[in-house]
Amino acid sequence: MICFCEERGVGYNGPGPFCIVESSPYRFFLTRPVSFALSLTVVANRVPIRQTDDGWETSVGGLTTALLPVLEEQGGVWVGMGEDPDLPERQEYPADDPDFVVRRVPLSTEELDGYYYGMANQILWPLSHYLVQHLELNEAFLETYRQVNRRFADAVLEETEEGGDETIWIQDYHQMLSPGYIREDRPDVTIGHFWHIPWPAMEVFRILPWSRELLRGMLGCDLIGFHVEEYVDNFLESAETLLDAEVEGNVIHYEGREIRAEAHPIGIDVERFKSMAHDPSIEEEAQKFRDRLGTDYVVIGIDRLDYTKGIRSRMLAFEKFLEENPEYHGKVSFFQIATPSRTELESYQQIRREVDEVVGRINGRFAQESWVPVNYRYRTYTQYELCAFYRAADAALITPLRDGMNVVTQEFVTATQDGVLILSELTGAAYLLPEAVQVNPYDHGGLARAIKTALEMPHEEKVERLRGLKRTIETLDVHNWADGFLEALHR
Ligand code: ADQ
Repeated sequence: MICFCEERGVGYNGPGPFCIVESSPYRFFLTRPVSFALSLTVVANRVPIRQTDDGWETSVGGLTTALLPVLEEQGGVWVGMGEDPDLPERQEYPADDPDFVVRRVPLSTEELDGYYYGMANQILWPLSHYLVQHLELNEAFLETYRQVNRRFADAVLEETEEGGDETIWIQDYHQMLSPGYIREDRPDVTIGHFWHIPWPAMEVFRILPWSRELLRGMLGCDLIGFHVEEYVDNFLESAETLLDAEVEGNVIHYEGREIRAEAHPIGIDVERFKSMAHDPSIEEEAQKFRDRLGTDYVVIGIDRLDYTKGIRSRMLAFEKFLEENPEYHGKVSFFQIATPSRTELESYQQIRREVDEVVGRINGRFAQESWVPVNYRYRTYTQYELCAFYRAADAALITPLRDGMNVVTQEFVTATQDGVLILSELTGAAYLLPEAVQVNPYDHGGLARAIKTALEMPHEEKVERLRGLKRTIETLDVHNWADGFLEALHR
């Protein structure tokens, strides 16, 4: 089973390495050419399909990017929230030739508020990103989170066959308790969990008054995956210190069971991105985009509008760069896209106001008759459009204050031919990509100097750095990630 969580993603097509050999109305049994047959249920916050005026389609987003290909290739069941009471609890998709089954857990407005906007987004999200000033420690959120996790677990139990060789793959911080609830009923099933955001240092995690209960829920799994070793170590230390569990290497011994914690860094669909980037029309789009901006240099930033992504801090650094380097006035454009995200929450409305304000100030201070230093767009673009921006950029500023991995980094490196990656050292990606120009996102002076370094970097150095970056990103391919995790789960 796979459990899923984030807002947007990217749809995938194309044949995969798995073939369906037998099916039931709600489940497909698959033969993986790898080494074993698998009956898979995915659990995630959101279901991966949505209704449009033209019918149903797969949705777009960070986690969808990673997981949709797995289900399209392997079949199975996807359990996620049902936000619209008019939609069926079960739906085969696509209707005419189903690849997988969508199972919805219908939630009331109150449940959505407590579980998703409350516990997940105002407690677990800021805590895991070390931004404790955004914490809203409301116990009512926890109570609703418990109830909703219990309902997800019940849906999973209904979908898994007694005595079957069932694999359940749960995604992310929305479902910390459901592994424990499933395990109480089904000691025989194989449960994996992938945590897509940072696992914070134990001393930060223990700020949460309910840290022990949540950890115990996670230990219902057989394998818990994180992007990098740093998060694995933090998790092991949390289990050892807060639950008195015995830890041996990366294995936790707890209540007679063994739970492994491992690093499985996520990737992108490298082949798909590469073929899009090499489409001649992308080059044309990229050139048109540069012509519209009309400057010698283009620097880009692409993020969800989230306070963790460091957009405001990056703007302040760009302002400092302009202050210190007047010779670049009129010659460089900073193009920042921010996708609307979690707009119901005050902290997200606030970061929007702050970014609007700083963009206005910089442009008010520095703009000239034919030059706007910061081009800011508050909207979503297609992957094709993003690819053209990546191709057009001389440098990408990817400077989150914290980020589990950050896949925009990988998309940029895959698409660019000679762009420079300026990367926050507080991301999961930074552990894997030493060839990036790494910066502390809180250090505006250092970031301003990094922009200058990037714009003045000799061509040979850019190409040399990119060679290493591209090599790593090819190995992180999303298909390798999914295969690697599932194989490890059955090891
Ligand atoms: P996110 O926090 O959503 O994911 P990220 O990894 O950067 O962050 O993925 C964002 C995705 O959204 C990318 O595929 C990107 O192309 C797309 N996107 C961003 N801005 C867009 C725009 N304006 N228009 C259209 N698409 C846009 C969480 C964790 C990350 C982790 C991923 C995957 O927070 O740390 O890398 O899950 O595990």
